Amino acid sequence: MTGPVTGPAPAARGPQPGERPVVLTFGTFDLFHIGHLRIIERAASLGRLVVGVSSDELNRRKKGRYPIYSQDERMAIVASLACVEGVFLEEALERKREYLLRHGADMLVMGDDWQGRFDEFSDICRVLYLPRTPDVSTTSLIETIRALSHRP
Ligand code: C2G
Repeated sequence: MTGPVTGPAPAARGPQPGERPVVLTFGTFDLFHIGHLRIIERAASLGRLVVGVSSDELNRRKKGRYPIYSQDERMAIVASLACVEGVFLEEALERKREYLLRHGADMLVMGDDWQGRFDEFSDICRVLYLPRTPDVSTTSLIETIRALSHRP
């Protein structure tokens, strides 16, 4: 018979000796590119990586447009990477604390375009910002494709 779950929340427990820390990162990962791969690889080198993929609706609310690839496609692409242990849907930026606690995160890793934005979570996990890969973004890819398609 199982009783009620007691003891500290997973995030408060921290990795036990010999255990790899749980690392969470978040992103849209639309038109998956080398910058996305690099941050995922670097985050995975720090522990067991779980990725929150932002939903189509979150993108519409925050950026005013839907991603090119659907959330199911974006999640499937990220989940297919050997260094990714799991993925889940990020439905609201405001629910980060809940996601971090639910997944027992020891560390939150984001690109430095988010520098300082998630420092409030340093009470429950380590918060790390890694340098973005220069000269590549989903926006610049869309612009390049658009320019090519307008050529005579
Ligand atoms: N990234 C990077 N280098 C680039 C482009 C992106 O390191 N040239 C990183 C970003 O810093 C981010 C991750 O890749 O950590 C995903 O980037 P986006 O898909 O643009 O995600 P974003 O829309 O910023 O995330 O809670 C955050 C939300 O999910 C939105």
